[in-house]
Amino acid sequence: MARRRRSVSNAEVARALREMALFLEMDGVAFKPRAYEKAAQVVAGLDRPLAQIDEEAGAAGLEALPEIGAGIAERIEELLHSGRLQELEALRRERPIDVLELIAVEGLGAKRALALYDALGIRNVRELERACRAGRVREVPGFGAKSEARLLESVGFVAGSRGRQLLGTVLPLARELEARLAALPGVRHAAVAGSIRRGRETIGDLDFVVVAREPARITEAFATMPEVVRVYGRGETKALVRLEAGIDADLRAVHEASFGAALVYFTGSKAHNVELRRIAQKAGLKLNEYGLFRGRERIAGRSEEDVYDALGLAWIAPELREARGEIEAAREGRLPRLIEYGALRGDLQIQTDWSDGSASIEEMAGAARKLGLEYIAITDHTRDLAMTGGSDEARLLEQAQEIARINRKLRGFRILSGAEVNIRADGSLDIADDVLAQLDVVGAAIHSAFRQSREDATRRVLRAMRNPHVDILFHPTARLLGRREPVALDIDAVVRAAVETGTVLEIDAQPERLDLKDEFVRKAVDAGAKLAIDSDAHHPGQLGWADTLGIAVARRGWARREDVVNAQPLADCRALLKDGRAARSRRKRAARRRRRPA
Ligand code: DGT
Ligand code: CA
Ligand code: CA
Ligand code: ZN
Repeated sequence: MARRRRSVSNAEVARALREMALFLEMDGVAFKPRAYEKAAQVVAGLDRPLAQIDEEAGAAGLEALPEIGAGIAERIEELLHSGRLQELEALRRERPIDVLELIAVEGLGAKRALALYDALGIRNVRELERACRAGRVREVPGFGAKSEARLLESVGFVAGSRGRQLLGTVLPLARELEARLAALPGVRHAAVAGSIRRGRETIGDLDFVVVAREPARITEAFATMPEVVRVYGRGETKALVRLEAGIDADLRAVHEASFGAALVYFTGSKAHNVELRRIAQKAGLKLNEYGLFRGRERIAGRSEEDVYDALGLAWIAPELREARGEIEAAREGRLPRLIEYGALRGDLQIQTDWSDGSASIEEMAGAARKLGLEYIAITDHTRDLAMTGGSDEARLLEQAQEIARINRKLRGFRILSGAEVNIRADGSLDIADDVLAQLDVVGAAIHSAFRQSREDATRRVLRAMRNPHVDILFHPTARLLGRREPVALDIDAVVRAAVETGTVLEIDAQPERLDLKDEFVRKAVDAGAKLAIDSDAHHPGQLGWADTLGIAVARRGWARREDVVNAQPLADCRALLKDGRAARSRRKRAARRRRRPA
């Protein structure tokens, strides 16, 4: 962890490109905003640092990336080499608007943010909040009292989630730091703990536990990492720092004999730990981060298994440690066999350049195959989502033919035709049934009218689920973490309808969706509904979300492999979708008729 000149991260480049897109959009420039936005998407999804690509192949290497032309490649180079983008800085000087922060407020885009700046000089969320409270926003043309009230509500939402970051944003950083710690001389174990290890959807800070020969050298190395912008404190066995990513990181060094106990302690959750300590106390023992003690004798601590075992419990997977009944289950030997990372065999929600994705069908298929998947469904957006280039009936059928053509060339991998159809406010769909009937996989989802009453919203979704061609309810509540509240659904009614109709409920693994969320997954599992875990990838680099974030949510919802349709081989997965179920029950009825004497 030598101090080197900090290289510019992909995330920073993506942010800058996105900001460029927004400023250009304010100016009403044609095409360019979309090009920058797509480039930002590609950069954010890359699995290799741009700095490395640039070092090895220069501008040509950058231009070889999808969606990145000569102009944008040049600007990326400028950023990588100088850490700055002069054009962006000029735009910021001209209009000192914190546009990335402002557009995180639901109901504000670049153009509307500009209108507020021009009329009231609003530069950031704090100023927006003040102006809303003072009743000045309603005076701005195009806003009005109603949108002022909504903005104020959304502002509170953004502010309330401030300080916590998405698991999907933090996880790659945590894994990177974990690997770097593990590689330091004298380190015997290095592990991520805390809410990241439990797979919570948002993260307050990063926690690491290490075992090392000379702990002080490790805390020192940790506190001087290039990502560290501030050191709150550093001692022989702990360090607490602020990272440039805007989040804190905690490090604890312990002895080998305490490693398991420290992992249990720092993995949490607090509520889980409180229950564990109570069990220890009842047995006349003491549990802390150093071990489980009888008097002064340590009776367990080296491994997590030892600690749980000494408390009379089976080892509990970190994702379950939320004091939601896992301890009783561990005592009674009825913990579920959770779905494992790596268990997915297909992905049933993928967008391509037929709508708002940035790669072709073949590119997405190739990338999925590289990840070890056996099948994918192509589910581009449909008619109502015109801004994404959504397909109408004719185009969906054309795409299905194209997929059939590609499938003929493939061996050992299958692309399913499909669509992500829009559920309108009344529960009808934006694509005709006779066309849906010709697709392999139909997902239906809400993309508008998010503020319906609980009754209306539930009726709307149930109507879509009762359509015999709708196989999967995609991102069921349509929430966006830190940005948009979930649709007010009666989730118990949705789960019952899922069981009745055989509609699969999706865990959409996009970092800001993670929808269904863990508690709802648990309801679905308990009721015997089927789940799908999909990436909702719009770029090859996003396919990995399903196996990291998606599986984490499924495990937090106590899901097993048998609950998840795309953890099954293709034939079994298809048999679980509606057509397959219908065929099965037809066969059953026919068999019954044959058995009946004439
Ligand atoms: P976060 O960071 O807000 O996303 O959530 P956690 O769970 O990572 O919480 P954090 O970082 O404050 O603490 C990490 C773990 O350390 C926590 O899950 C349990 C343990 N821990 C921290 N403070 C306490 C405490 O006061 N009592 C107990 N029993 N455990 C604690
Ligand atoms: Ca934490
Ligand atoms: Ca912490
Ligand atoms: Zn999309």
